[in-house]
Amino acid sequence: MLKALLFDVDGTLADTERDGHRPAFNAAFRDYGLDWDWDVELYGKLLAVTGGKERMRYYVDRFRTDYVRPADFDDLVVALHQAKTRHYTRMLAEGGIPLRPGVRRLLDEARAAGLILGVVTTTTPENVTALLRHSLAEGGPEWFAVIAAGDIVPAKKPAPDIYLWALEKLGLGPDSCLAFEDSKNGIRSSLGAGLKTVVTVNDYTRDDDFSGAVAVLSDLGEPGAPYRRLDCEEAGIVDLERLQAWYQA
Ligand code: XBP
Ligand code: MG
Repeated sequence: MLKALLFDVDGTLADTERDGHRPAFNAAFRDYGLDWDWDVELYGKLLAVTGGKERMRYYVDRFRTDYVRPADFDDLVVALHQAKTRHYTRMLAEGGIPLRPGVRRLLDEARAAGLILGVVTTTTPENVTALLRHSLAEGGPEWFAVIAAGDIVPAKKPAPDIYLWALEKLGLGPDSCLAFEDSKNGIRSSLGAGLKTVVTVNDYTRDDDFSGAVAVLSDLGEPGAPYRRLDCEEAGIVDLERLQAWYQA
């Protein structure tokens, strides 16, 4: 029986990467007098690595071989990431980023039906709380029985660890849940934990490999603005009836 829906955050609940996390990183780099600037295209390449601190290290390793690391580079990464989190959560508080189509509608329907909701993400916990508060509802974080986020597990997505941690907290097996993801790293994590997974793509992830997904969609769809399925010819709205059909297939 389907008991819980587990949602990734970045790219899935909201399109946060291009116009949220990316400019927040750039603002933090400016705060620290660094000449690092991540444009939209470069950021797409950097998304290969999940986790903001890990992404900054990857950038230096891969794209800034000219950069001479100070002795306290590890501390600098932590400080930059804290500054980035402050910029990002402030942007959310200013009403910056809406939920993706169909997200609120599906959350409302799932809650009314008594399904358990969870968040499973590599992003920092403050970012999740801020998004849910400002883009969903003041009490939004309390809609979720578990918020699995950030450094709770050392191995971030694509490792399955964060999903396994959330399942353990919920006391549920993977066979009673559905996961929602938007990226290759995300679905590798959810499938690795044994979860059936629905994918909603975005501009950065459209061409990712989503083998193993139960459905690959443009978005969750709204009345009058249905989703397009990318893995077969179909359009519609993701509601609980449709989820049950995919879950049982
Ligand atoms: C999200 C991430 C995060 C965010 C930035 O991936 O990779 O790193 O980009 O958040 P997913 P932090 O959607 O697969 O969970 O800077 O807080 O890490
Ligand atoms: Mg994501």
